[in-house]
Amino acid sequence: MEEVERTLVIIKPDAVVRGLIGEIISRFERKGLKIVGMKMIWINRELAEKHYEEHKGKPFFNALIEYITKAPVVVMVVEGRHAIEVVRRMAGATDPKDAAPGTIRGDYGLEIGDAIYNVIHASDSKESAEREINLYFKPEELFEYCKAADWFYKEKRKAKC
Ligand code: IDP
Ligand code: MG
Repeated sequence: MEEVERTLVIIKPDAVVRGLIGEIISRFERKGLKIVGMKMIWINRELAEKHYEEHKGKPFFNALIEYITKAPVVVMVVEGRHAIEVVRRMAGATDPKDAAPGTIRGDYGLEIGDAIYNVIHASDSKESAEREINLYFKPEELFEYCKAADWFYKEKRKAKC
């Protein structure tokens, strides 16, 4: 059976203050991904450092923590076929100047701050996705539900819809 995965997406502070929340969520919906958890939070320093622990010690670490805690964010768990890779590709390259047109970072970003301000975060592997989802969501904050088109694919997906 095709692999259904879950991945963590963060609509970062720059996108929130620029009014891009709806634009970004729409892209995932239109792609056919299912949002199974979503909330607005203001990330504190402790959570930010935990999330980005792999970058601790790098020259941009402090600026990155300032960036991600500068305004509220929208965190969501997005589900679908190969969702981790698909969402990473929809996000585009880390620096928005290098991100291809058609990607989220390529279409909505250019200016950077002390760190690279690049609109969204997306988990980069199965291990990161699992770790990051657990960091931001309790199990009861994630939902299984059927979307209108699920019946159409259900033989292949074995969905209970
Ligand atoms: P990713 O978000 O594309 O996975 P990572 O290398 O994991 O990129 O870096 C995490 C975040 O840290 C980036 O999204 C970006 O906001 C910031 N960042 C990455 N590299 C740099 C850098 O060289 N200078 C400043 N900020 C950076
Ligand atoms: Mg990364």
